[in-house]
Amino acid sequence: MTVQWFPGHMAKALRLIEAQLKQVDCVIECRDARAPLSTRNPVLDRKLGDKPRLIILTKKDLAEPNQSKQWMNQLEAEGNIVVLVDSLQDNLKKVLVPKIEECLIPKREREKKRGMKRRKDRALIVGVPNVGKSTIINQLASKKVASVENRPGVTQALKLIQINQNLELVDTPGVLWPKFESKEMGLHCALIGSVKHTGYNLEQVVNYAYDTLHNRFGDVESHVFFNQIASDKGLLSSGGDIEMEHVQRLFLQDIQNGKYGLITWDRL
Ligand SMILES: Nc1nc2c(ncn2[C@@H]2O[C@H](COP(=O)(O)OP(=O)(O)O)[C@@H](O)[C@H]2O)c(=O)[nH]1
Ligand SMILES: [Mg+2]
Repeated sequence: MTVQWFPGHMAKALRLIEAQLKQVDCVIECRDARAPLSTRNPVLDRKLGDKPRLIILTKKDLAEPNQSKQWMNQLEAEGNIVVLVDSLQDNLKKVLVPKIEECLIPKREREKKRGMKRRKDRALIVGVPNVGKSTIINQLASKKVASVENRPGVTQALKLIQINQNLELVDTPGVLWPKFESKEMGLHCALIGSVKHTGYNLEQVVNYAYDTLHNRFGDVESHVFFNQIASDKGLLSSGGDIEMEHVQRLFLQDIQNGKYGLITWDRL
């Protein structure tokens, strides 16, 4: 496998998520708009049962708009409630709260029919690393709260953020692991920063990115291209040797930050 994930982490993440799920009424699943398929984990679907879910496609500002539109259409056609956001620009409270409430309509109707007293709904944010979970929680809370994840010990009381009089949010996101169902999915997760450096083969990820994007770089061969980056970033030694690994990491960082343009890795 080009990109790896470790079974011990998976088992722990799964136990934590299961414990968190039991305590909430709905789940807000964050996926990266550049890789809406690679950043999902099908195990979540199975664990959710009929619990309401909102899918947020994050980092809209880094993905190709026509691809995002197609992903939205496809996910909605599959019966999901979906919203596309740029968490650095959008007013998330305004955008997300109505969508969360939409997810909860069936539950509220059921309660009403049974004559139950309406109680506050509780939502949990989940997603693979780096998809923007903490950013969303912080914005909804209007302060920095989501710095710690994966707290061991599920018995401790959940910390809750009051969103409005009907809705509260768990202050700690549920961390899912990416499930690499194909080699490409692993590569895509690496390219958007959802896999740690130690989890993939740098050379393979860089070659894949270079091959996919090379027509954006002008008509140059790869060694010329990487030499140019090294030179631009002051990484050429006096003898003309280049610190290849450093250059490659900076190249991936630039791709992640949109320097080479908007890119959707999972394509429809
Ligand atoms: N461009 C862009 N960056 C984002 C967006 N949402 C989050 N980020 C950035 O992505 C990185 C990871 O975000 P974080 O909330 O820590 O992700 P988490 O690991 O899922 O909690 C941070 O550098 C955020 O500033 C977005 O919508 N657009
Ligand atoms: Mg986080």
